[in-house]
Amino acid sequence: MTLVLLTGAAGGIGTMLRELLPPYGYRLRLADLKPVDGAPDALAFDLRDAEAVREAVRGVDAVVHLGGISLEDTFANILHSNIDGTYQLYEAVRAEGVRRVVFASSNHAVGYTPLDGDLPIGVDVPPRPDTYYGLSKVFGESLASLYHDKHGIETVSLRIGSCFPEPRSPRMLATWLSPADCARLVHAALTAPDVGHTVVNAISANTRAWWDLAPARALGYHPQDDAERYAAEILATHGDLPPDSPDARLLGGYFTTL
Ligand code: NAI
Ligand code: 15L
Repeated sequence: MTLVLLTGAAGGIGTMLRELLPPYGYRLRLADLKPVDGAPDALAFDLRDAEAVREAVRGVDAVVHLGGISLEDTFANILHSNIDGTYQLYEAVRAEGVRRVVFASSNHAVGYTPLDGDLPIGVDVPPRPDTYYGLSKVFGESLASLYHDKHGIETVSLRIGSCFPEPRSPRMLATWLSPADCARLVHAALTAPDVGHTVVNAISANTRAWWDLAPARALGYHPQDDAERYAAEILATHGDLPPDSPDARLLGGYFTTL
């Protein structure tokens, strides 16, 4: 059975994937800075701790790297957890001979991409981070590219839209990735052959999507959910997006204002 290290296991996506990945046939080794609810065997360490990261990676077949700061923060904190932490992870993967990583990148790596240009937006748009957080995701994608070219380590970088149990805002009617589709995509990313370093947009099959899902589908991802079933309720609560609002104009939405 494939053994996968799941970093960020105590977080929102980690908590969902802990339930959703084992039915695909994975055994999970859980890791986080914080204790993982209901998992006393989970490893607790800071991603910046090279020795602890190397020990965590030893013997696994693949890594799903969710760990790190998931919102905007000071540059010092982003440098610590997301930039240095991701570097330590890839160094450990290289040293231990692990062949495949699934990296949780973000829409905020390209958050300043305008929504009034050509739609759907592909994965070939230039990096346009909207925050230090988005910048760290550009770094992670580039690090994955370097470690593939130099060391042959394969990565699928998932530019995740908004992965929550349900969409929470009009913007998320476009950017939502349902937990079940997230698990489908992670499974595709772990099993597709010869991915090299592949970047894919990571959302559900949303009627209002701005993003091109062709690269994700090419890995074998078949999304089953659509945020549209929440549209009436969300629009009744929040109203339509004002056309000049950041959420309506730019891919990264309100992150461009942080
Ligand atoms: P989260 O903030 O709920 O979980 C992140 C986990 O990483 C936390 O449990 C935290 O303790 C851990 N962590 C932070 N710094 C660490 C360090 N230095 N060492 C070890 N562990 C550390 O985030 P969420 O929502 O679960 O996201 C998971 C990943 O997916 C993150 O990398 C995030 O940037 C990315 N992502 C999430 C999106 C979403 O909609 N939830 C959208 C786009 C990207
Ligand atoms: C992200 O990258 C964040 O981690 C998540 O908390 C959401 O804010 C998401 O993007 C989003 O853009 O909705």
